Amino acid sequence: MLAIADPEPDSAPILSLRQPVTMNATPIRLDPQPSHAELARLCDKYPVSMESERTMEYGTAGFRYDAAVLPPVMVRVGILATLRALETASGYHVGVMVTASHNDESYNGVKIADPDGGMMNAQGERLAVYLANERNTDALVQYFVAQQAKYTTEKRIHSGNAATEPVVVHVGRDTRSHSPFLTCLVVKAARACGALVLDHGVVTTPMLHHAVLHANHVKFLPKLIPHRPHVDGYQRLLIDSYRALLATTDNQAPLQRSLLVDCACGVGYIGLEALLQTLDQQSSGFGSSTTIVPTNGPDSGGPLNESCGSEYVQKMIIPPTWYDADLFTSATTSEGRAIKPASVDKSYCAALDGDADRIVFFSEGGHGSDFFLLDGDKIACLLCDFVGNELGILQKAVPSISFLSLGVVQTAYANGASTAYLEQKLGKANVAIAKTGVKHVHAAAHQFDIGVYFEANGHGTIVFGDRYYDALNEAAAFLSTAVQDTVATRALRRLETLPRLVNQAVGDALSDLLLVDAILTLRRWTLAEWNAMYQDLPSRQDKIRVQDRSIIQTNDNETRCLAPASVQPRLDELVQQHPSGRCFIRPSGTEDVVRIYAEAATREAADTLCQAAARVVHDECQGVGEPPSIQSRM
Ligand code: G16
Repeated sequence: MLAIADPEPDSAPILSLRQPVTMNATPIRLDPQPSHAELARLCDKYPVSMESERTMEYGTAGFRYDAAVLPPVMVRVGILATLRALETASGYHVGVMVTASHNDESYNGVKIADPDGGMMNAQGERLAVYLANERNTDALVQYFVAQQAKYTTEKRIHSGNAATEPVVVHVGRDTRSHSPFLTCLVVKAARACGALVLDHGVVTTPMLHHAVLHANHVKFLPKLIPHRPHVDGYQRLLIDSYRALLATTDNQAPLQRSLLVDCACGVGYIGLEALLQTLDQQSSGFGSSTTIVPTNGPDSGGPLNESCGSEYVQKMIIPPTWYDADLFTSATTSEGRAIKPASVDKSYCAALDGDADRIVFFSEGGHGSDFFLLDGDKIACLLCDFVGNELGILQKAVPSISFLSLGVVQTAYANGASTAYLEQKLGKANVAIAKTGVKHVHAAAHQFDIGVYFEANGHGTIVFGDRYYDALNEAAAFLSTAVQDTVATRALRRLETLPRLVNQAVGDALSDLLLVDAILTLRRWTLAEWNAMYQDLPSRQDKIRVQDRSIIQTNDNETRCLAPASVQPRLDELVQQHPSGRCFIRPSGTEDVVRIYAEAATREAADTLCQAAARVVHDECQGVGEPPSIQSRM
């Protein structure tokens, strides 16, 4: 494990960095300490390397590198976040999350949340790359001072007087050993730039995005969603909505089962525990039928994301290592709720990633069946099916409401069988393929009134457009005066609850966990019944190292390799050898690897195709080390 000594001894006032790892219900307020001299000191103390020829890139999900090279980036992200907040004439808040999500402990990273709670836009990314690579401290400070003066003048003109809103930056971090120190650098730089910092401490990535969205609620939060700021608001909103959705059941007999959750030995464990405490506090007499059992927490003894977590389970298509020694010991809360049943049933399981923005479900051989995986594709199909059914009921009862488009966005990693299922259910025009990365799929989902998006790796959510809320309003008005229609009223209640339970800012493992569990409970479905919606084509993924992955270029949706030119013809030739074969390669934006995806009609063919494609990459793209084989996957 990489440890970075804290060379900022005066960081003690940043209280949350000194606290035990529990979740803050509300953030700690750190007042601005504007000082261009302090900013220059930080830039000088953490300089961008003069020797390195590497350009720091804002990749699929922010800057993500070996933690040891990140201190200069973090100082510059403090400047970036302040400028992003200053740039918005209306004084919107922005967010900074320090995490490397699914990567191993040696990595860390940082992503910026824009005022709408979503990922930072492309213009912000360009600024991020400039700042992170500027070697000259004077140039950096002067750039900041000039931009600050420009935005402050614009703001004053906009607001009509000299008093302007404070510039506010929210920060959060995951449980990595170096995250406190790296966060401290963001905080110090932002305060030196004159920002007020709201320090949320240890949080999941989606909690930080929620905090930013709700901080800017007047402009960005849809009317139907109550304003619930901070982490405690997040928990209350999710639990209230989960209960509201379950309360629409027409079957009173409780369905008792347990859901075992592998939290990747990361922050998701702390987030889920906090959520379950809220459920306990607010649920007297509530017939919640699923006992949710968080496991693989930061103290379980397992290394972060190693042989566990959603990335491992989904990429390897095998169950995780269960690190908790007391997994089979029964335990109850002080209110008597079973939190660890005496015998753990592994027929209903889920796995989160290291910052809890992804989730996949799986069954580990309950009732004599083998392991099977329900990834982001299966979640997307379940959600589309549920929303489509309820919408169909409502539209039949209230024909005057406008037609709403229900569409789904996937990436090249989507299993071909899932795409075929969705095209058949929703129509081809309502199934889109976008480039990998939640920033791309999220943006593409906005073309629909109800846009479901999920990457196969379990990163996804649903976004709802204005026409959705208008239609529900109209339906509510109609149903309040019409002859009682319980089925339509129930559909309306379900559709009204969805935008509250679903994280509108970003894919969210905890929100998705509650949503999927509620739908399965309402339908009284087992994972096997859910899995039977369609049968996945066998697929295989691999990753290999090459000398320089930036030589690989793909088309827009990453299904074809454009450079090196010799790669795609060889892949095409391989694909033709396998019935239902499909294969693509792309450079990762979060790891120093090239990813390979293959699927075919049989398991053997998918494995063979993947292995052969990995060899093509190795041959044509200057692979490092021995040519890869399926058996020697990293
Ligand atoms: C990030 C992105 C995801 C993306 C994943 C892998 O996830 O948010 O959208 O699918 O990286 O990206 P790549 O294949 O480019 O390495 P996370 O959970 O690691 O933040």
